[in-house]
Amino acid sequence: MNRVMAIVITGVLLLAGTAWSAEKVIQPRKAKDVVITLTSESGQWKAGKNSFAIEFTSAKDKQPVDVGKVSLSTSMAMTGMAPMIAGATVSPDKTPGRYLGSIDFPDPGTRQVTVTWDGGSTKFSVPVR
Ligand SMILES: [Cu+2]
Repeated sequence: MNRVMAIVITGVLLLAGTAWSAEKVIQPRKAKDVVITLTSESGQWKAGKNSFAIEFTSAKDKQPVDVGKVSLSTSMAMTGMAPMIAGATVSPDKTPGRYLGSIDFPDPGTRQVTVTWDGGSTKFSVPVR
């Protein structure tokens, strides 16, 4: 694995120099915070087909968290048009708390990404190159 794109959700929204890193507040609905890490081999999403992984770990003890069913959807605001919607296919990997996905983007541009799991969801934005 080369560069890693990481979207870490625990505390404060922080868009680092690389557009792949972001930290964002979630309001945990019951239990403790979950850290979500989004990775891909190239470290970024591009127009066309993309493969990626999402890992859920406990913010407290860094242990993997099995969050049940996971889905990821994206939306891009388009001037004068309805937003472009694209959903990913996400399925559990062999390791608990790790999920593999693929998604297809017809064009570049920043996507609003929503990740939903059993018991929570979060939103963040990711550029598509
Ligand atoms: Cu578009």
